[in-house]
Amino acid sequence: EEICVCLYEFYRSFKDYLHSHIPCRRRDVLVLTPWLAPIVWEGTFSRDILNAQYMQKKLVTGVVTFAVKKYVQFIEGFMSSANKYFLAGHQVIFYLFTDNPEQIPHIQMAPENRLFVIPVQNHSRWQDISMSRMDIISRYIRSQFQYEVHYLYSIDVDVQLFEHIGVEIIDALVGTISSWQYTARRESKSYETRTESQAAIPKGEGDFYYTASFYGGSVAEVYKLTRACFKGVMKDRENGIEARWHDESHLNKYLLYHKPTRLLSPEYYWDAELSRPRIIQVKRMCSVHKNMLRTPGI
Ligand code: 2GW
Ligand code: MN
Repeated sequence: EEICVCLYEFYRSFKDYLHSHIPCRRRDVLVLTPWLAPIVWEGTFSRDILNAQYMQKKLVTGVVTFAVKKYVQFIEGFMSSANKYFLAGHQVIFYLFTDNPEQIPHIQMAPENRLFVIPVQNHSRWQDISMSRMDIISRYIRSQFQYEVHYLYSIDVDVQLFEHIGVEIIDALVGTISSWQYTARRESKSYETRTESQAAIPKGEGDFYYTASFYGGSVAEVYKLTRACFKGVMKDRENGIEARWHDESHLNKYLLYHKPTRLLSPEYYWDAELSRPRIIQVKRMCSVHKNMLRTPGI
């Protein structure tokens, strides 16, 4: 009987503890993958506890973004919102690749953050801009990033952050579940299926569908990922085939066979064209509507 009382006391105090840190727990979504990687949703973590842990380690995180040609107009919205909401209070180095360094607007950086503008060549085909990112990222990890940051995330530039994206995203290999595909059945997911492509995923395989707009992890893991994906892109090019969703297809192939250690829910990258279902409690980062491109002066 004494043991029972003891256990009950423990359970009760733990429940109070949990409740004080995570006021609303989630029962409506999958929070753990079958390979035991957490899936990060609002209401599944305490940012205070994570922040304290992260602070002690004095970690530096890098963000890689590309703004080539017309996409320079997204820089301002991306950078100002990221300065405010991306790992706020922690050291972040932004690596902004652009074909037009002179055209970069003045950006007021948060005191703990830094910005490097790195010139890149512009490709005539947009698919090549998107796909060459893997190659460029891996080459810069080798020559520079590995000495400057512990973790590295790649983010599309045509996005804005609206809520904090904090240290809950930090892990060895991290993918974000696509906001287009989170409910799709395996057969209808957008994987490349043509076996001639290096990105092909056999019928009946595949678990989550990840967006190439936001992924990352430790520098070492991101190096392996970007190398492997770029190899796939090149091999496809030699064979005269281009994967259905370009770099995103290769990313999905890689993450199927190298399971991410942490997944981010679609709250971390929500597509502006979609309406918000109930399970999306916060939209932390959203794409900017494509037709904004045609609006002068944004
Ligand atoms: C892209 C498409 C059509 C015309 C131009 C571009 C373009 C892209 C560009 O002119 N300049 C540029 O810098 N980019 C960069 O590539 C930029 O960083 C942008 O965020 C990224 C991906 O292109 P985006 O945002 O137009 O593609 P999404 O939002 O449809 O993204 C998905 O599909 C892409 C490939 O099809 C990528 O895999 C991307 O990561 C996916 O999320
Ligand atoms: Mn995009």
